[in-house]
Amino acid sequence: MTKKTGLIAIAVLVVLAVFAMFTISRMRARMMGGGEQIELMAVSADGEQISPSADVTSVTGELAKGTAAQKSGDLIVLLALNPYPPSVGQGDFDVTLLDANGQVINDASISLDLTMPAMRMPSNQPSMEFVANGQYHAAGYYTMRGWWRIEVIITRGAETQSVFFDLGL
Ligand SMILES: [Cu+2]
Repeated sequence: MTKKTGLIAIAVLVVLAVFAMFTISRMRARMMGGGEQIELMAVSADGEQISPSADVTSVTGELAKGTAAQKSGDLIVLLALNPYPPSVGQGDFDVTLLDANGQVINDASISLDLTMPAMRMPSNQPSMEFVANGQYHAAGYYTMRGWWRIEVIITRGAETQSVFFDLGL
């Protein structure tokens, strides 16, 4: 091995080591639920990210930062957070409920369940008030930094369904 290839090998090892440390610290931050910004995103009940599908984006258009959406049955559920990114303390939660054709749905009752996947937390379930035009609003509290899961619980008539969003602050 020449001196030059030796140096290249060392450089590659250093890059790999830095990358590994970076990845581990990111994973740990996520597991511990602290100190890392996780952008608001739609997830499944078990926390798998759901990318916006074409039938969602064709109705919602491009989503603003701090807004995420997903489809559940015939419902399209948009969640917007204000301020964004949020910090510990009070934050506004705005849900817009649409049908598959983009028509507003005004007859639902919605509540939220704010939990943290990495730990057990006291119950945190703000109820939403209907505003107008498919929009529902709640003021909620993030009681600590870390990785939050926002469950949006939607009841229409006898039917209740939930959609989930993840967020780190
Ligand atoms: Cu916590």
